Amino acid sequence: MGKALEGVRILDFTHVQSGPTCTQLLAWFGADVIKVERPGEGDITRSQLRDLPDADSLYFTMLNHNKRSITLDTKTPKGKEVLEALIRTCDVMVENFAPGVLERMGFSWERIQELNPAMIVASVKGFGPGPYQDCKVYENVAQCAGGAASTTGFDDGPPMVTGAQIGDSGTGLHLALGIVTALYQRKTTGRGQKVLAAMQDSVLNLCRVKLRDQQRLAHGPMKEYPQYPNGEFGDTVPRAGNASGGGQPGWILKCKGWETDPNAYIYFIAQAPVWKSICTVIGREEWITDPDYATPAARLPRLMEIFGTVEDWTKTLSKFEVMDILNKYDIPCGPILSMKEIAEDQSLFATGTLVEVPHPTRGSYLTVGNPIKLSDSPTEVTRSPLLGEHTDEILREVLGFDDRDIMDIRDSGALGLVERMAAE
Ligand code: CAO
Repeated sequence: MGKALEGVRILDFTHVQSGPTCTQLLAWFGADVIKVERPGEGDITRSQLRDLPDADSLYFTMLNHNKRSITLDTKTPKGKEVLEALIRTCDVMVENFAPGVLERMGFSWERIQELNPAMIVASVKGFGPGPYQDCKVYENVAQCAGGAASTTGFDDGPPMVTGAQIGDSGTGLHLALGIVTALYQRKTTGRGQKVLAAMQDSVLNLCRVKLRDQQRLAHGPMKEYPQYPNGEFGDTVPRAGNASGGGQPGWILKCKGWETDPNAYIYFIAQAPVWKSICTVIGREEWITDPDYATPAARLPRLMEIFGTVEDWTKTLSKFEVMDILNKYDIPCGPILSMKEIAEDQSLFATGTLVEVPHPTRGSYLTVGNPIKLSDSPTEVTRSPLLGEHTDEILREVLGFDDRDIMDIRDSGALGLVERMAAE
């Protein structure tokens, strides 16, 4: 079966995490993604957090599936020529260099447009235009600047970053949507355009409900926050601990084994329509009619006491037993799954969300497959490329260079010393 983005060619000038997650998604949907890497080292993540001495790190392999790799020193004259040829043949350039890098290399938007007016140039930057536009940015900087850290954690503790990579992978997702949208618009305009996803903006977009709450603050205390009714609200959105953030109160409760297992917990939601069932399950039927507990409004000031009582019950069972029982009554809840438990979940393998991928130098490894499933464009996850693995193939088949051209390019040093020596 064909793939959704078949025929789209991406010049992947990305590195580290944010850009590579974007181009990996496009590759999974069928685009031909050509990753341009600096000779010798390549994407810095190839050697970061290495678990095996001479193999590409899991950091790299898990972010660069289904791509081809060409090494190119784009600061040399021949390297620039090859990059120009790639710009002429590709539909999209994706980059996440520090601000100004592409211009210093000689590839401003105007120059790229001269070479290929239909090219879409998609960039991740830390910040959009403004006081911080020139800053280099990594994941946690974006989490802090986008409002995630100030609204995560407990009220009596410091701001906290989250393990989910909302700054990097979250921005990659936003950028991917911008790219396919620009490709769609190009069908009618015939022109390329710039696509920018700033990490701060992407994190803020994911923190949308917190900006909602900032405005609600002006109209009285926010009753679903744990600060209500006994705590204090200041002039900004406080950290809400494990409160649900939606209209239905929730909290994380201990389950059997919590004393030794850091993940023996369940997220429990006291959803109003199933209040009767909740009371029945935990053996507090009197709460069904007791005016202090019978309505959501009456329960609000007693939420922590209610969660404490529910926890007395959840502590007698494993999180999976709690899950089984509550689900029978349609009471929303979710076990706190460890990465170990997730990595062993056969149902995730069955859907392709978890995949084992063979690799020539590191052996088989586990990765997250495409989380977005298209019924007419199924994803086959293939391993990340070795550094420069497809250099010759791309020069010859994509760019049409002949043996002599390739020899010239190689001799110029544009492909790097290693590649030149290997060819001799
Ligand atoms: N050939 C020759 N030179 C190359 C090259 C190639 N194939 N590929 C990259 N380079 C050069 C660049 O030209 C640049 O050189 P100059 O500084 O002399 O112009 C240099 O490599 C470094 O680029 P960089 O500044 O982007 O890299 P860095 O490691 O210093 O910074 C990062 C990394 C991520 C902080 C920065 O790229 C950035 O802020 N990117 C935008 C935001 C982003 O994506 N952050 C998320 C990263 S994932 O956590």
